[in-house]
Amino acid sequence: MAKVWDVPHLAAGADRPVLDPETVYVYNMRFCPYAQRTILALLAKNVPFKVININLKSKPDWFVESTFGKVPVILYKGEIIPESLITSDYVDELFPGPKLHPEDPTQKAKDRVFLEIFNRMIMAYYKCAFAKDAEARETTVKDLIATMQPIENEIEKRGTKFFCGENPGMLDFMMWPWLERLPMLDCMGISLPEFQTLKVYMDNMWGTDAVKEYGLSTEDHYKFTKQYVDQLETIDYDFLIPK
Ligand SMILES: N[C@@H](CCC(=O)N[C@@H](CS)C(=O)NCC(=O)O)C(=O)O
Repeated sequence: MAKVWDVPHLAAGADRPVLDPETVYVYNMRFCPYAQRTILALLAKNVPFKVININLKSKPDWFVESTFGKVPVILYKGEIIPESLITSDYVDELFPGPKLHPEDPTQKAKDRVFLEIFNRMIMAYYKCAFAKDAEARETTVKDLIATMQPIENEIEKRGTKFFCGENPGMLDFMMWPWLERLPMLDCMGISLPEFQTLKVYMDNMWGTDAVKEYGLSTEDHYKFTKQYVDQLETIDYDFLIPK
């Protein structure tokens, strides 16, 4: 069955969608890891929402004029809220259901600090995936592995099923999109050592409803990313949409 995100990516010239102020909308791009954060927060909170996918190579004027030109953006009750972390916090605070952030301010602060550490992995991941040649790749792989070790250490230290305890929480969902993409590097001939605890953790995340619902296969991530690596003029954002 088609999901709410299985809608074509709107390009320059597309009509501005007519919005119902009582509905939550997300400006999204199906393969964007930042937007995935917001979608995961919405799914985890069981908030009904609609998706407006945006062609980021050919952005509609109405999108550029009302945003920073990036996804995700949440539109709700006339408000336009950008940025993945801000939108996810907004969803967590605005809607009922289990809180994704820990109630304890100290734990919340610690989780945020860890997300800063995790950011180093995000940067290293992009350098690795888009390395120009074998020599550059060799250095970036080393850097990437070095940024993965603290993630392995942290989940080991916490000793819980998820970073946030027995259920996944905000920190888990904010990190997940890049963890989901890591196996794609294998398709690029980049092999990473196995981090045992991280592997168990990732299997646990794949077992959660939100991740299962929105997650993509390694093959689909690769098919999409390869278009960027090959610097194609036009990107096919819609290849997953059932015809
Ligand atoms: N800091 C932003 C980053 C979002 C971002 O970079 N999104 C990319 C897609 S993955 C984007 O919209 N790029 C369009 C552009 O930069 O023109 C966030 O956390 O939401």
